[in-house]
Amino acid sequence: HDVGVVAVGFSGGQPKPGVDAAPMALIEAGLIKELENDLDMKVAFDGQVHNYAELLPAEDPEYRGMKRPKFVSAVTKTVSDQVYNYAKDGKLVLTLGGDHSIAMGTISGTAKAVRERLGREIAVIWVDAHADINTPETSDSGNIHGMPVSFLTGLAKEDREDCFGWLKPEHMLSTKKLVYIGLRDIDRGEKKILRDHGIKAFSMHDVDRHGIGKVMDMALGWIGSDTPIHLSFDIDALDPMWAPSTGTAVRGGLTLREGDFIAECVAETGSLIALDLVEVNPSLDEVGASDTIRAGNSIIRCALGDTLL
Ligand code: DIR
Ligand code: MN
Ligand code: MN
Ligand code: MN
Repeated sequence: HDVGVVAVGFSGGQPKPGVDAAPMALIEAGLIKELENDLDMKVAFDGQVHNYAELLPAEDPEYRGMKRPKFVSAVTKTVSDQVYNYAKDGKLVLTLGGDHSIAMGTISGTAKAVRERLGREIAVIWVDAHADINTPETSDSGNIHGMPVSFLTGLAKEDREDCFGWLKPEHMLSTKKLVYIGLRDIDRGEKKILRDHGIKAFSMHDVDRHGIGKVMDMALGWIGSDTPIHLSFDIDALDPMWAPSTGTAVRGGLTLREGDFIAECVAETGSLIALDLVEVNPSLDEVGASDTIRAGNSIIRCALGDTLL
């Protein structure tokens, strides 16, 4: 397999510093060498963790309640090009975040590349405690990491090029090709959006009721076989017992094995085209940071086929 790695040291989609250090922590823990040596992958990586400091605007006032809109817009637009450039060559793209706002870049990049290469739409499996589908107007926090899905699906619209207006139809995702797993902390406005648009979502309640095996059968059945899959994995989907070092931890989450199992099932489809691993923040709960990094590492390895026989 050919893999392209994009290391996004970006924390501007939410208020807590430290999530920008996750790519280096994962790489220093040996991730890239493991992909090459254990998983026999050909890895393309420019060797840098980007911090996008050159994109920092002189001023960046709130707009429609969004915090740092111009910076997040500029960074995600650049990430979109980085991801597109790997995906257009048929590489599987692994993006190391960074907060989840960067998915506006990653998913738009793969959606565009797959449209051009295969004339097809991608599906997204979004594994998260949160739905990240607030519009600027429904968001209580103004944090853009709670909004990427609304922009990617066109539910949130903005003409201003410097505030996500660069997202064009070729970058976008159908609400019918989106599946959530692990949800347990959804804002009021988000619940209405999920209901009104019939978006497929498996909450922790569903995981408890059916078990993760059945949930994955249903999730992949919804997507349908032979559809290119982008897996966007927020580490806070896991219970804080296994992944405490993250900005918005919510109790009652997935076990480590359930997280790995989701990744393994996606790997088994053979349709994975991109993977995001986001929201690891090594500076939070420092005693638990090495566990959190190991959990992230494990999910990546599983998604890339490690534990399949
Ligand atoms: C909340 C929290 N729904 C918000 N979102 C988080 O700020 O919009 N997403 N933590 O990962
Ligand atoms: Mn291979
Ligand atoms: Mn998220
Ligand atoms: Mn989350």
